[in-house]
Amino acid sequence: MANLNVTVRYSGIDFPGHLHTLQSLQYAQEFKFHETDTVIVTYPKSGTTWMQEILTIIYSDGNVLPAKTIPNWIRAPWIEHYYCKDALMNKPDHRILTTHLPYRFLAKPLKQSNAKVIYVARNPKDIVVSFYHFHKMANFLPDPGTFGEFLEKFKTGEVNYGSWFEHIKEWQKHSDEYNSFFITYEDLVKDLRKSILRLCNFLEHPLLPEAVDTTVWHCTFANMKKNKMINYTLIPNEILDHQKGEFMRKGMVGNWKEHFTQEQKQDFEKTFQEKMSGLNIVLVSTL
Ligand code: PPS
Repeated sequence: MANLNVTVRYSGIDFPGHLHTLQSLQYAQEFKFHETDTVIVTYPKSGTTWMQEILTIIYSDGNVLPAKTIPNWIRAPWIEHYYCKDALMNKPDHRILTTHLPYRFLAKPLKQSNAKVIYVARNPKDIVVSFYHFHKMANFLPDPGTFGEFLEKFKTGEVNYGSWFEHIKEWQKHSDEYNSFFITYEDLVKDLRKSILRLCNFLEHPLLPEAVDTTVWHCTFANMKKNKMINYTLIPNEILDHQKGEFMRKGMVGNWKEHFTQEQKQDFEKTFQEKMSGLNIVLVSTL
């Protein structure tokens, strides 16, 4: 399926028709979670791929073979993507699933399940920069225009996948309704080993010290950037234009400083304060 110029609007949100159909979004809303499932929840560009790689290696007890031989979208498919049903065919238990959907789409099936849900959050100023660059190379996303134009759309939520503000607020507001674990991209950057140990604890999947070492080593930015099963270089140029950018782009905290003007920074932080007041989580928003 290419459908590069198709947008699917569902429940007030635009999704790229290259990966989503009305049927696939309905399938997600009725998803049958298993008790042993682990679900990665992210707004795009928050550390999804990083968490897919970390969980793959944790669940294979430090064996990197699956991470080096199976593309990430097969080993940790997005519930809402059209190919998910096929990818999960014959999958044993302990499935790793991924989603960018807002909470309301999955509220019903998640409430009925004890699946483990890992929400990965990231400083939104770095998200918008990463998302902007991704739009430039992804032929299934609209032309983002200038960075300033894209930033305005991001603030109002008029982008594919909807509003970042609503995404994080909805998931956090309802976090007592599912088996939840919260971690940030900045936590991973700051101390990957400690983050992996926290994850092992939540997953009730302890690792031997050597397996922790392997997971840390394999999941560094430099090593993931080289792994074609996760760096998206397997995707043809027609879909992801590798001349226009790299999926594994900078991998750092605070790259927004090279993109935001002082005025954009102040304006974004004002919007952040207005929209996020009352949310009881610590986000490295002003780094
Ligand atoms: S997507 O398209 O939603 O699945 O993208 P996502 O994986 O959520 O986010 C992509 C950004 O994550 C960075 N990344 C990493 N940073 C540090 N270390 C590791 N190991 C790592 N893996 C992925 C990736 O480079 C994108 O961020 P930017 O800022 O664009 O570099």
